[in-house]
Amino acid sequence: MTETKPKLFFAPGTCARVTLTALEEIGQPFETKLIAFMAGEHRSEDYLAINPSGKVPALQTEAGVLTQNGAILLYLARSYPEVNLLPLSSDPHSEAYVVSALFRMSSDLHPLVTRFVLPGMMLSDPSANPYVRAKAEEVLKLQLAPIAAQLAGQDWLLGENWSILDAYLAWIWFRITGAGFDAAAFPNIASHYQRANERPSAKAALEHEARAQEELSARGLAFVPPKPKQ
Ligand SMILES: N[C@@H](CCC(=O)N[C@@H](CS)C(=O)NCC(=O)O)C(=O)O
Repeated sequence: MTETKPKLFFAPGTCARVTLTALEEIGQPFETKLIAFMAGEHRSEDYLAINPSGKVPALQTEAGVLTQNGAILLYLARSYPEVNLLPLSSDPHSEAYVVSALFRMSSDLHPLVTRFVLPGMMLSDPSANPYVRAKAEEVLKLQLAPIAAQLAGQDWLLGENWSILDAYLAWIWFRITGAGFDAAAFPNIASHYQRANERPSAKAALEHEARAQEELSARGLAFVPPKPKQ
């Protein structure tokens, strides 16, 4: 029987980077399908059949399609326990603790990233953008403070071992600092970002994205984020 490779639907610069890093970390063959946002491919009928929310990432597996970074990462962590993407446990409380750390990234921080980077997605009146952004910045600072404090005494979010949560935080940091968030306010997170990007799987994911970005540029579909007004 031939094994079907998992296929990741992704776009460069997006949170699909976290899943891409997980697949690189696993090191087994996988395919990717680039979704060109600027061409509206995430809203196409074909893609909505994959992910009705019209978002990346989505992962096509032998058992069917999975969406939501957190769920996909949990699936990969369980499918390849030897890779240690997450320290899963048979103890319900320990496992829920790790899952809550995943939710913190996807449900607490990611929505704030969107408000900070793309405030125009929240309200149609562009004059509201600076207010949406300022509020997101204020709450991001509150949410990042305990994470920065945690990283004062340890290299990685869960202690001395890297986990895919570190790739998640690195993506969040990349997005917000790329949109003008003051990196100097959180030196521990800034140095964590450097460390996280040194990981071979992170480098491989970034190279994969760079190739996708070249493809988008060649098609005239590279996403240029709006310059934030300070
Ligand atoms: N809750 C989803 C969020 C996914 C998400 O928002 N993806 C963004 C890219 S970072 C996206 O595809 N946005 C397109 C859109 O919302 O139109 C997850 O964690 O996977």
